[in-house]
Amino acid sequence: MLLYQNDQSVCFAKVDPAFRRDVLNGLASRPRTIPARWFYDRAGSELFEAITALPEYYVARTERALLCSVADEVAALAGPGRAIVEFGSGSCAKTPILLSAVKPPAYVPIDIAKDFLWESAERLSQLFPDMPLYPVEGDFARALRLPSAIEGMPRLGFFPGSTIGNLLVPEAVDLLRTMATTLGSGSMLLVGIDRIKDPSILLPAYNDAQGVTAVFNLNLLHRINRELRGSVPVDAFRHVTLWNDDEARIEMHLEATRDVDFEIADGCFSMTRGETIHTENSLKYGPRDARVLLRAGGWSPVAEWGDQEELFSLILATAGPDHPHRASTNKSMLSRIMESCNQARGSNCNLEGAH
Ligand code: SAH
Ligand code: AVI
Repeated sequence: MLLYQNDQSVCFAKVDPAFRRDVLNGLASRPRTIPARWFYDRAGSELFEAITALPEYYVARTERALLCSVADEVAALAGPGRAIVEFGSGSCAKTPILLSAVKPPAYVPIDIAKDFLWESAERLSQLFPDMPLYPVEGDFARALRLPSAIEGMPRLGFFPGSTIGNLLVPEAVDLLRTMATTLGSGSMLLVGIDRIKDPSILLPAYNDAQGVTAVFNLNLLHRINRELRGSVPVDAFRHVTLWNDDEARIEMHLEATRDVDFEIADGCFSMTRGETIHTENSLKYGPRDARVLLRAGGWSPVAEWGDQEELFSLILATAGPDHPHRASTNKSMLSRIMESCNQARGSNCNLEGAH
């Protein structure tokens, strides 16, 4: 199938071996599990965007408002001249807030969802025509070589959306360590982390009244059918959300509503009514847990901000362990935060060039 054509190349769709491996292994294992990163084909990315606009999905609007109110402080703490490298940039919806405050010499969005990556980059380049922009299509869980154009520039990593919550703790620690490798020594990282809260807020956020999250979850089966020659009867599955209190996580599953047999690539599968495929974890963290997580991942928190309702946190950290020398740096950072807080009080989030 002809996928796209540009000046240099003609590409043909081929099965992503990692997708095939994760689906076949995941459906053969018990419990059946498919990693959440495979949600984001084009339809999945668009559905996620629709989720961010839902009244129940407090995550996106809370982080956005928080970022608006603290972006100048982040910029003051990061200092001038840092290139921004965003992990899992998606639609880059919140990125203009940070770019306007930090005014980086370059911006590098990283995502596995390639169509979305390039379209978002195109939109951003119109908002910030003078800012060099270098999209990287890739898996942020692997140490990536960043574009040579930003060699020698200090870096500020940006990992918003609480995407870190989609990983189990050991995977999240590995990822944070990998990010430190990708970004290099002396880097900083701004990460968005969703907080533990009452399930009466959490559950509707992942099981909305309009059913958009259900369509997002079920789209994974459509993607399997499309890309892996699958015959999964999608109408025989329903979206299930639960709060796992012991693990402090929302879980999304796809539950078979009747006994089903289907084929994917060369594999044959049978599921009985009530069996599920576990498709996503969304871990939530208490404020201390989040800081411990960052430390375990090789980052030292230097500032943390939360919204008034304590729904969401943004944490700024520096690469490397805390030590006595840095503790004194932190003290001066604290006074800088206080100063910039005082300056920022009453000021609105102003997106230069953005609408
Ligand atoms: N940061 C955006 C988008 C969050 S959705 C926001 O806050 O709104 C999660 C994004 O991470 C998707 O765009 C998805 O394609 C990307 N993603 C998930 N796993 C990834 C991986 N392993 N490597 C690179 N990108 C990944
Ligand atoms: C991208 N990620 C942080 C979202 C979340 O909240 O876990 C994905 C999502 N899944 C269902 N709704 C949104």
